[in-house]
Amino acid sequence: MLFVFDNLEIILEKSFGEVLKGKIGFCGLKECVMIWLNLSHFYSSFLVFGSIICLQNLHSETTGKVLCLIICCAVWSALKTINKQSIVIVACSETTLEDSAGLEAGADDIDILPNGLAFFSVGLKCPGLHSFSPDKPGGILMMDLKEENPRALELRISRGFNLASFNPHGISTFIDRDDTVYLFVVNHPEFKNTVEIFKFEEEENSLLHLKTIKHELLPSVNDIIAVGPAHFYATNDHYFSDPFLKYLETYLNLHWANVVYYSPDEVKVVAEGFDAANGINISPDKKYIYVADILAHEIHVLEKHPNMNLTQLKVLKLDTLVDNLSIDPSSGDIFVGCHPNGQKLFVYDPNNPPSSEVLRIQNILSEKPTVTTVYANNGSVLQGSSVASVYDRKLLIGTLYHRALYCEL
Ligand SMILES: [Ca+2]
Ligand SMILES: [Ca+2]
Repeated sequence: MLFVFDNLEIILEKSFGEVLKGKIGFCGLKECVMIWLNLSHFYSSFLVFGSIICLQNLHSETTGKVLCLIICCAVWSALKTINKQSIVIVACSETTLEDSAGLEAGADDIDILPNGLAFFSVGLKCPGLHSFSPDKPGGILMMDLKEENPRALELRISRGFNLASFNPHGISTFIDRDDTVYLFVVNHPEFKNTVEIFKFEEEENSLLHLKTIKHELLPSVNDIIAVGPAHFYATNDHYFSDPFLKYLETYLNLHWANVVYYSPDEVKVVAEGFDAANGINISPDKKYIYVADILAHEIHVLEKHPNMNLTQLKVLKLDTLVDNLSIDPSSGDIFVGCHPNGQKLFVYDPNNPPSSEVLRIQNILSEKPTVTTVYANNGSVLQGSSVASVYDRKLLIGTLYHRALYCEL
């Protein structure tokens, strides 16, 4: 019950914020009408349409009754939504990692090696997205989770790589047969799109830059999952790279976002039709690829074939904006960094900050996967959670531009 009150804001926003967190981040009248026209969001449409009538006829008694009915339906729906998930707040000995230099500007993505070394991609800048350190370039931090009081340190990057324009986004590690560790980083230098491949040199705490990949099929990359030393799947959250066309694409709800497979020999679109493909990861047995469609509130399970093509197996519908996906290697559970209220991410107000939410999905291939909320906060501790990675019952939660959190499960 305490949880319900603590997170009342999140619960209410799951209903009232539906139109705002869904297709469009900024809900002007025109956008609301667009959403109303989208029949797949009938319930949102009902709320928007009702609200418009109410605003136009504020003094009418009938309107008051309609408004009451809408609010009751919304609360009922919100509680129904909450009931369908079991809520287990982690016995979270929360430690904010702000004393670790570099993490105060957010860690959009986190990937952890089997030996407990965690990599953080920090300092993401996107047009329209708030930043607490707009002039500082991004970087890659590392933390050893085997230590009792782990602290993050910034990895040195080899000469020749343009550090001033480094703007890292999604990351993925790959361990080759000869135990070489590669770090793949989505980069947005000057808001362009590249994938950088580094070799991790543990003794020197450094990254050796090997390769920059640019390709016309990688116009708006969000996250990647490495499947070879120069091979990966990447999500494009938009079809276009131009900011205006991206906005139009979202506004018109075109479903043109996709997943691309890249190798030195072949580059191809392997899945398409997403509203905005975001986080991507692979099952421990390497048979399935998971893709988060952030605007559709869905996680797609895709079967991977020997020719690297993907076919859709199932779609799990959730009730929040799903960002990056991490896999617990021991159980195969998926940990999802989520945004319960997308609008607040883009219209940043320190007095009304974005919330955080982490979901765990167990048995995603079964008929009834279990979805558990393992962490939720209204923004008082953690704002804009984008990733949650687990290692040996330790949970690291990263955010788009706020700090990071270390919890024990
Ligand atoms: Ca990632
Ligand atoms: Ca992401």
